[in-house]
Amino acid sequence: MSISNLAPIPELYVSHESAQKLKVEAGDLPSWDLTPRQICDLELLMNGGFNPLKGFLDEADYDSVVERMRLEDGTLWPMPVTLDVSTEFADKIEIGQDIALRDQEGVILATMTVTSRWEPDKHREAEKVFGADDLAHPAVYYLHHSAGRIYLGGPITGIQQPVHYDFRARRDTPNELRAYFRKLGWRRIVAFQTRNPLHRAHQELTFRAAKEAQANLLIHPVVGMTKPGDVDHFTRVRCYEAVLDKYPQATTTMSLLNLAMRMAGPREAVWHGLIRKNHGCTHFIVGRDHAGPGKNSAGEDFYGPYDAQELFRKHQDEIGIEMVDFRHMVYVQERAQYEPADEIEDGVTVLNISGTELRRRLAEGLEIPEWFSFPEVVSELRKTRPARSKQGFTVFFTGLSGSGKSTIANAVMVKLMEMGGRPVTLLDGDVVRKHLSSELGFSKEHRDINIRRIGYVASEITKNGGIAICAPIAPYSATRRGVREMIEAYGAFCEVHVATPLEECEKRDRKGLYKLAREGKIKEFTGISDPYEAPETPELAVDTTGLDVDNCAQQVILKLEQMGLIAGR
Ligand code: PPS
Repeated sequence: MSISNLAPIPELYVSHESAQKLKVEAGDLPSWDLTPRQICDLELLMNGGFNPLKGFLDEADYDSVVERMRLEDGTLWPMPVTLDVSTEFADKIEIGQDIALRDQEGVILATMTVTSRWEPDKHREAEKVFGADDLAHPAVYYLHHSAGRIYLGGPITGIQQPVHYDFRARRDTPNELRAYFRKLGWRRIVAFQTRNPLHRAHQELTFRAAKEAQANLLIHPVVGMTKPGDVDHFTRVRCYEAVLDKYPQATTTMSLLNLAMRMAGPREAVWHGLIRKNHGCTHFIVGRDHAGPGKNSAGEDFYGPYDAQELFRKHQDEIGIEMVDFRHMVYVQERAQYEPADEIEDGVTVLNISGTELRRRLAEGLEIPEWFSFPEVVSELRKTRPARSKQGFTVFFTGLSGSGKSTIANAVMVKLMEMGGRPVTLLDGDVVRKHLSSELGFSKEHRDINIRRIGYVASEITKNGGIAICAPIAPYSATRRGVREMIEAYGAFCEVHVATPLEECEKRDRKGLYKLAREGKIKEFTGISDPYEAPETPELAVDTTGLDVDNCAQQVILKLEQMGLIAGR
């Protein structure tokens, strides 16, 4: 029978006095500003959540982890925890040198002695760790589009924990949790990992899992980084707090885990197990499609539904934590209670609401029954996810110069203002270049900065319930996708490809720019001497050749209506 010994585990922090001294000394070191993901990783490295790692992986450990899920010395470790940096920064660093690791406000959190520097084969990492080099996988996308080109590895000396201003009382290091369990005499603890709001079925299944394992229960939600598009952690934690009240008081607790998930399915499940073991747990609930990233670019699941359970089971002795099956619970109407789906006889009425159906009901402001969720949870979700027709959204026009983007965007703006209800802002290409991006030119780098600025402003407008209409050329697919992700975290994104062909745009040549471009007097001109990557799956494509503006604008309005963004009176 698994019983936790709950002795403290090693941390990478120096003593308080040494930390003060080191912090001053580290002020002179070359310093790296950590990305949000690296801050999450560093916190768990320093506090022992990633025990036995002593720092960011060096090349030998990285190769070994990627190839065989083990550190070089054979210890099971499924996830490359690496410090990716820019080539520019890496070029300045010598092997053996100490660097300071700073948070986004410039506070030094740790130093690292760089023992290894290499350029990883990201395609191999994607294939081996995530199962496919497919950009539809969020971690693969991150690897190719956000992570720096060079990895640095080496041991860490921890100076201070990253600062969190939210839910402080709910955040615990592994040793704090271990001490808490010791104090309460909890020796068998089932951990439940989650990145979603909990409803009644989750409460039933977790409570049942704990009862079956004769253990206490730790609700251990991830609040670091989860899958793009997930419900934000502020809302989720308010929901979890409401659900926590539904368990018998002495049986269950909750702690927040500042993990940056990779959505790596089976490997991630093993990683989650090791992390929970470090937090003093003895059991871990693994369900269907654990940490699944969704569909790949061919529309299929990245991993089989039980791959994670299989890999976990194979390694559970080594992880040192027992897997508990996630029992799929459904509501039996005749008996007014939840029961495991596999124990229900024929002939009874089973009720269930899928995740997709729940999102639809929230989006359309429809009823969510009490048998499905707790009223407090539903009310929290409704606050952050108002019906789609009340949420902010962004209409993002993209197309060649002279394709008609601005004209249609203007017409759409006026029509939306006539309807009323939400503030509308037009971020037209020329306006943005004047007020936000006046120092930028038209190189790929500058265009990307320009589009990301537009995306940022639009995401803020969307977040706060307004409508942003953007109309830049935005020639690069990857940058547009980045903007989409930024915005979809807060509301809908409607990409409209103004697909007027180049010949037509050139024929119109309202600003005379095509002529100058042809004569070589304007360099890097989109469509002439610079690329335009047409969207493959925009929400809408309109070609203005032979169509009047009003008709095009009407098509956009109808699309918005179809997307549920404009409600009837
Ligand atoms: S981008 O690529 O999205 O950053 O471009 P954008 O900010 O929309 O700016 C496009 C407008 O700038 C004028 N212009 C050029 N366009 C393309 N290529 C080059 N080299 C260039 N130089 C100036 C042009 O008038 C574009 O306006 P629109 O409204 O699209 O015609």
